[in-house]
Amino acid sequence: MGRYVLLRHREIPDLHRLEVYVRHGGYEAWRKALTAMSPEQVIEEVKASGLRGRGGAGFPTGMKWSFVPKDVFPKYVVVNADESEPGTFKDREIMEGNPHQLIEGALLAAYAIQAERVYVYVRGEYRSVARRLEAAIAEAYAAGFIGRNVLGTGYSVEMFVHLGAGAYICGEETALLESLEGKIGHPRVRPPFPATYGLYGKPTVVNNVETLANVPPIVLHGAAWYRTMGTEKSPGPKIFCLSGRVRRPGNYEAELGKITFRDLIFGEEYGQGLLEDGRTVKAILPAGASAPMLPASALDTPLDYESVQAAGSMLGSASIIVLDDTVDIVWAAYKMIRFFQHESCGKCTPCREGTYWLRRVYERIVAGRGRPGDAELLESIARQMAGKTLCPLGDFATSPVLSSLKHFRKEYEAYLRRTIEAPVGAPA
Ligand code: L3W
Repeated sequence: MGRYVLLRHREIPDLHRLEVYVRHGGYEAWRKALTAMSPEQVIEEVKASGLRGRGGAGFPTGMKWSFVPKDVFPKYVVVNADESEPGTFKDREIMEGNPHQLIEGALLAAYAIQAERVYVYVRGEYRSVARRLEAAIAEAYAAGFIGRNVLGTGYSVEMFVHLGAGAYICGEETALLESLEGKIGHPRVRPPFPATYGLYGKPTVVNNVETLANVPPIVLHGAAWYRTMGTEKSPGPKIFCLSGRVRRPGNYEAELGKITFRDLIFGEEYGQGLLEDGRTVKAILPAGASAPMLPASALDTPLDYESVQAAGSMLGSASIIVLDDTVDIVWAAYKMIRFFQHESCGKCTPCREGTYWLRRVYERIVAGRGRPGDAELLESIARQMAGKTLCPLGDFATSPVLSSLKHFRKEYEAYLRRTIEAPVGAPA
């Protein structure tokens, strides 16, 4: 076993080619499951591994699979490859560099729940990624790993790639399913969850790309092996997407809980420090724009689900964006709000109106036309949205507002003070 479990293409050239993947143990887990394991045994192994969803929520994967009813057909596996969270680019690297590991993981999920079809929903902007994936799927069909009567076992499964059309909301699992059905990508009310009522109203497992890429090594080497990595509650490896004001942005695979924000940002084998000498970390966004930002005092937090939560945020998809002391926090929060307002689907009122009014208030603040009480107004709008929207997008939109107000209120006050002292348009 090399250094990598997920980004294995970094050590093995041409791993995206089936012949190379097979030469390095590829599809062995698939063969093992089909010939020596029952679907229940596959679920049990994944459950025992403690694998948690890598798309952001960290929900236990084996448990999700076990929620799927046994006696309802057809069933589906849907791969969430709509990677759209700002600063998230890990699924792209898996699909480009190691696509067969995702395909094998998706096949194992299909077998575990006895699904007959797998759809991979790829974000619209990833056209070339989708082509790479389609080529890999075609190779797997030709080799008899996908299709009718796989490896002569009597199990049949099909796999299709579907391109989205550039909407962030379609990464939310129920909006994704609506979009896949050919409808507008609006979220559904949950429950029912996709495990019981998913694609075309049938039981469906929706898993993120990185989650499924973890499954072949778990099935092949066992849950006990997997648990030698990471922590008790957050086992296994994770890809950390590092971006922002760092010297060496990129994807870094490491065991959960074994490195801290500081290691990731400053470590020689990771980010190698801030872009400019003499600068300091001002804030860290642990999960793109969606989770609360943390101040520099959180730098020594280990990168696992529990520790980041205890520090006051969420690890989410582990898309770590670093803001240094050159960054204007109010401006950064405004940019994030613009993003969420643009991507709000408009179906539910608190999100549609809330993101609109947040944007309006931010616009006047950054334009130097803020009014006394605007910080309180932003807080009040965000609090009226939190927990009251149909899907998590509305909640996400409150994160940059509330966390920046909590940790950097002085920056808002400075903006508002400047406005009061020198209103725009006032004679000099
Ligand atoms: C059956 C139940 N299934 C929960 C399933 C549910 C879903 C999963 C998690 O994602 C996260 C947010 C951000 N019976 C169930 C059940 N499930 N209870 O478990 O569900 P949930 O509601 O906790 O989260 P979610 O809505 O699926 C929201 C994170 O996403 N985020 C967004 C990232 C975006 C990307 C990207 O672009 N790649 O990752 C940012 O970090 O943390 O927690 O499958 O059906 N009783």
